[in-house]
Amino acid sequence: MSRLYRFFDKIEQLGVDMAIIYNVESSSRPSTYYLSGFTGSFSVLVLNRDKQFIITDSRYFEQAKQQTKFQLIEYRNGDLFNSIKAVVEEFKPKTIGLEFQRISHNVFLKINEKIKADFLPLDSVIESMRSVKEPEEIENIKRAISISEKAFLKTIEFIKEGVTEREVAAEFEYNMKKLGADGIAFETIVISGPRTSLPHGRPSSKRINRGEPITFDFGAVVNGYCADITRTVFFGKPDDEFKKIYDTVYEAQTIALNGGSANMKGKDVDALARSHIHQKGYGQYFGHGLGHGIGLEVHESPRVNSSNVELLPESAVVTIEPGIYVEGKYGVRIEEDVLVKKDFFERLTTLPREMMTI
Ligand SMILES: [Mn+2]
Repeated sequence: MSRLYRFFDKIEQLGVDMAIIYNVESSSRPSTYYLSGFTGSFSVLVLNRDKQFIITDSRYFEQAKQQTKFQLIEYRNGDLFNSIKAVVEEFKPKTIGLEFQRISHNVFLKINEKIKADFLPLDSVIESMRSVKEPEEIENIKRAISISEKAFLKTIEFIKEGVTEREVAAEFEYNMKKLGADGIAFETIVISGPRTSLPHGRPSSKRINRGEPITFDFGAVVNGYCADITRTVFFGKPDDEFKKIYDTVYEAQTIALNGGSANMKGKDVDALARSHIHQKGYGQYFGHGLGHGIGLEVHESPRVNSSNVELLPESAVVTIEPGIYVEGKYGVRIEEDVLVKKDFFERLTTLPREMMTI
């Protein structure tokens, strides 16, 4: 419950009397889970320090009782917004906090029409809380990483000349689930040859041939927590240019892994890797940010990119993923997951970062 008390402290400081977390066809499931423990796809949390309610429908009555201590309000039929209104009226709020970034404009208009109050955004409150991981959250991320890494090692054994990217991706996801993943954090990327220059290319029916690089970007989910790892391996013998690009990405990552800590702003960690890639002449081929937080979502706060002027919080978990993508040739990305400590980054990923050939 201490997490909830911290949440109430923060919203009270903003002058917010209560919060509505609207998780119906919205992207509020992570915050719903974070605050209440409920994992279903249809719920509305109505809460403040005095009272905590969860509104859900008959698909989830039993599950809600098992997963959360919030008082269950059974929604059966009629206008959901009338049900929300009835619950909110018990609080007599002047100011209500909402996740502005996660509800649609339409939902906001309906809530605003039914309920007479002022509305304030709570997105940054919840995101900043979620960016600082509790020990149990770190354990879940470590388990997700471990399953992902084992699945990677198993999947590369499966690769032979002529297998398609899609077949390898399917095998990879099967392996993660068989090794105990609750799910996958995102659609697994397996791309090969010139397609590796697409930073987020999707697995296709292209066959994988000897003499090509292969990029894998993958992550298991354990108890809601995501891993996010990338490796580029070479099938056969790489040429000198590929080696040079790989070395450059590897060195840039090493500099960021060794230099990063909670004493640094997101943008300054990004600059550590970026300036090295720039010096080697590949600056124009590294277009994305260096990394991002992972947790209940695969991309969350804090960002490790040139626009984050905040210090990285201690106990955040972030990716460090420099890449170089040369259109028409190939791309290389190496992605590690690290725990932000006061004076250093603790690597959570354990796979070798050095170039692998298979
Ligand atoms: Mn990533």
